[in-house]
Amino acid sequence: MKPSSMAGRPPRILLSGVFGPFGVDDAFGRKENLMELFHNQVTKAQGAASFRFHHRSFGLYFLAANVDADVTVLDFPSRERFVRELRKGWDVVGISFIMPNFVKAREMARLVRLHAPAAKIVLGGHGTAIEGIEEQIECDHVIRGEGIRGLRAFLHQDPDAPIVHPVLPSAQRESILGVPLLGKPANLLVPGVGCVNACRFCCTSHFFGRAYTPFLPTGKDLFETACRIADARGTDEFFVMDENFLKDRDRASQLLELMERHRRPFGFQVFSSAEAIQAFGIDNLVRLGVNFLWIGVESATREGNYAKNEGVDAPALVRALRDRGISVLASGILCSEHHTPENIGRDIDFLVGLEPDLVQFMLLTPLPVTGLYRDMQRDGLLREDLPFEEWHGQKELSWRHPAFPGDQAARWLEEAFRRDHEVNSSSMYRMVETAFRGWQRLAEMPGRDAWLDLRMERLAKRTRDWSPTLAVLSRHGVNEVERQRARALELRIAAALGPPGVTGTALRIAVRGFAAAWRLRMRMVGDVLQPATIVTRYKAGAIRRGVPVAAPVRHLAAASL
Ligand code: B12
Ligand code: SF4
Repeated sequence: MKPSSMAGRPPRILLSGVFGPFGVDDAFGRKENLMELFHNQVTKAQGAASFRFHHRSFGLYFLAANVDADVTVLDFPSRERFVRELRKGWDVVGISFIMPNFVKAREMARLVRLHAPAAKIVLGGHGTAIEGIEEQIECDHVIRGEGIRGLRAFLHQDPDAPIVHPVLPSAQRESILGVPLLGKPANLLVPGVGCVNACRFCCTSHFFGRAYTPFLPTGKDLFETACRIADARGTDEFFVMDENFLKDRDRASQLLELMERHRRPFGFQVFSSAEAIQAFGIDNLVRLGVNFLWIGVESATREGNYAKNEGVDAPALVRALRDRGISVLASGILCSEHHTPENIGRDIDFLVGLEPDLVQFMLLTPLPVTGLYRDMQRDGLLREDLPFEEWHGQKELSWRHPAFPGDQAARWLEEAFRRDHEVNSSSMYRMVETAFRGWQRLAEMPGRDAWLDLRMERLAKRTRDWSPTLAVLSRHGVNEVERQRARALELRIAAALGPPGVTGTALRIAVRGFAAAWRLRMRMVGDVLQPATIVTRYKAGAIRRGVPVAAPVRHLAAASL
């Protein structure tokens, strides 16, 4: 297909994520498939204290910003909204989906044929890893792996043209304890996709060819892009969507060097493997402004672990990071091949015993394209009877594990999340504590330079901004341990940073009010939240002129239940 084939006009493309509602049991989805990162698989057992964030379908905006076409991105549509948009007439309709959303994608393709019969259907995203997807979903083209090159090639545009990073918030809705977070959501930064480590179970590494495809290959690219985005959005905080950001140590070091030289103290929330963190050095992380780190700890034992964790003292690493004000999300895998009901508790206790700010537990899930999937397929272990909607790792095992029949896996998951909450208290409490610990350490550090002074100020601000939530946790914590911890921490913070003052006291009252309203809402109507539909339109030509495409965003009514 060529733009010129459209009678001299640029192609008209609709790129859509799958339709909602999300996180409900219906003909198209399951209640476990929430459109939320934390409440879905991290803080899900923390009741009112769970973190509630919605993230956009980032890939779609990258595609839109990098093809020369009139593109509309439709994020979180309802089925009806998708049909309304289809009727506007399109040359191409691209559908992005992951494996648990297979049925939704198939329904959307059916709707395209019905309401926009002239449009070519292009499938993309992790769902395309499903074997024989072109026979299972009505379509004209499938793009597997990195999509910008693929879509450009499909449109006969230059696949190697420079990549433009769109300006986007990393989250749409952010609340904890029912309290909307103050300030702007962090910016999104996607330095690249994939990871070279190729751990056997990891579908993101395998989907992108066990390689890393950088969108921003150098520290200079990262720095300049970060400056452009921070200036456009008015915040220095970044959520870095890169599977293993610190793996390219030289790039991260160059970024730090440029930040210090130009005095741009950005803050970063990143994902990285333990070996990459150690190679970069944890004190460098403080200088870089990393304040949140997601680490795949996976398991305590040798059988359950991977080369990325070899020789790593996980408890010491987590402690050292939190002492430096870096919140840690440690993820672990449950019902692995070596697990039995007798030994799985040891891995749960190990993860909980790390005392990270947040813990993610996931069931071992063999996803197509991974080495794990191929091995289990060969051994006849895959559960072909299990519908794709259930392949999400938060309830049933998608393979036959002799030691965990029936609902045993779900029970262990529930137990693991419960244990973490009861032993370590709410993640919000832990994150306030981490920020305070980081501030204390820098405050006591002799010979601190001006750059570290800036980092120290940020940690003090974070501690102050988040500490009003302690007023709620000290009354409504999960147990007496948490209530006492919250009270003690409030006192320590007041002693070190000064009492809350009039504004701080008013904030505490407001936070208590929000939290009470949220608890009531949960009791009366449950806690399901639906993301609002977002429509973003990109004009052709912006790329040709090398102009970064800003995203004019229009929020439509939230598809509430
Ligand atoms: C952000 C994210 C989310 C967000 C979703 C935001 C949204 N609006 O969809 C949240 C947190 C809500 C979420 C939830 C879930 N997620 Co999720 N999520 C991710 C994550 C971390 C990042 C995705 C991302 O933005 N990457 C950056 C962009 C640039 O890359 P990309 O999306 O892959 O897009 C590129 C290509 O795939 C391709 N592409 C994508 N779409 C399209 C469309 C077309 C037409 C074309 C041509 C190309 C194309 O081009 C893009 C540029 O190269 C990935 C892991 C990862 N690191 O990729 C998991 C991941 C996608 N999630 C996954 C899963 C399973 C889930 C959940 C079921 C939860 C769970 N149990 O883990 C739920 C389901 C929610 C739901 N109802 O749909 C799996 C998918 C597995 C699979 N094989 O299908 C992944 C890979 C994680 C994993 N390793 O298991 N998720
Ligand atoms: S280090 Fe992390 S991102 Fe990389 S392959 Fe292993 S699990 Fe995947």
